[in-house]
Amino acid sequence: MKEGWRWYGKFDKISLSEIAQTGASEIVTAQHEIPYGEIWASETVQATRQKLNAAGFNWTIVESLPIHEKIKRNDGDLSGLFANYRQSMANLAAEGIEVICYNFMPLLDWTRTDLAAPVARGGTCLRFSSAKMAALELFMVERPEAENDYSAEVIRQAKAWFEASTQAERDQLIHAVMAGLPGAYDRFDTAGLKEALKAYDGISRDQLRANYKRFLDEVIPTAEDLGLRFAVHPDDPPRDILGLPRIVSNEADIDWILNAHESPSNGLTLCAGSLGANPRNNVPDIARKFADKIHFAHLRNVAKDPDGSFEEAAHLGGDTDMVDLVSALLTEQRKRRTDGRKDADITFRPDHGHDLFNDAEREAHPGYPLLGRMRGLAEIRGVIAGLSAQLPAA
Ligand code: DNO
Ligand code: MN
Repeated sequence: MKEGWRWYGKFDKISLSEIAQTGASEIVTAQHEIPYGEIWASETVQATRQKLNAAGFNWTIVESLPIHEKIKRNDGDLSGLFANYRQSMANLAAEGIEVICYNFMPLLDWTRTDLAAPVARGGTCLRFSSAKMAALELFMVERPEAENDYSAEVIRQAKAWFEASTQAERDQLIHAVMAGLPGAYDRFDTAGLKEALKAYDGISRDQLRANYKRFLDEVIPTAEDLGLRFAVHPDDPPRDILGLPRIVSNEADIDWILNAHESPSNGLTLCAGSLGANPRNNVPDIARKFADKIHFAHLRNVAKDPDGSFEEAAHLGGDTDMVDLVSALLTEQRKRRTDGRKDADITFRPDHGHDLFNDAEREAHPGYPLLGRMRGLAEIRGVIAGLSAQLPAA
């Protein structure tokens, strides 16, 4: 497997020369400064590639080529947005990009309620508290319907938290909820979020699926022509939040997506942490089921609580059997080699890490510290080396 590392370009506090020391060979990045919907110009993409190559890295995976909210909502004439998207794809393919990772989460990206929850032996992690999320939904953006989405006990805790909270704590909560959005994109305060949610009023799960299918029909044929592979990233957490439907959350969803426009270019980013936050998802089984469509892997772990809360565990800790998962990916890789597939090698990256040692002082993108991710990468590297030594040569 190839070792990747996410880099936020000019927004990243971690330099390429530091990343080089982790041993990762692949940079995973985007043009984070370009607003959603605009073309990623050839010269810009080329400059990024040259910079990465000069620093000793390969760049074959984009994460993400973001999808404009209007496309997700099927709002108005989308022909210009689709044309721009396809032009960006062509410009990327011309610079050697092979895989486009993207997500189809309405409004938000990964969602947490705490960016620095304490970890037992020191350091901090990202955490999702059901009670705090319920507090945000019920009392901050004022969605009474959210009562149906949480247990009575969680609602009781939500009320208690909200009543005891200061304005600063509420601001911190909304800040944490927005932290998953990459680059320079729209982040909302409570009032802004309330307003933005209105645009999704009446957009059902089926409607969102229809909009998603349209997106696939618009871009996958072009991806085939350009030799690009699309890799959808699962929803995080893998369930509806804020009344927004989430349609990339489990095995049945993934099955629907891969069949909605069947193509070798329509595939999956296997994000172990995102899928692993739902107790009904068995991540190694999902990896085995869709193995031949996995174009990219995000490896991290979560520890779940019975009430739907979870936190990010050490990469080999938590509820997902990481050794079994890596073994599934290595088995697939071996099969691809035997079949002579030219995309045999699967690139993974350590997806998030704890803030360890002086990570917090660096103020890197939340969840993307240097040392915490390096620990994760090193542990997974060891698993890969150990398992590879036991696999017969392909
Ligand atoms: C969390 C991260 C995500 C991911 C985007 C891809 O699991 O990997 O933020 O980068 O959703 O579009
Ligand atoms: Mn991920």
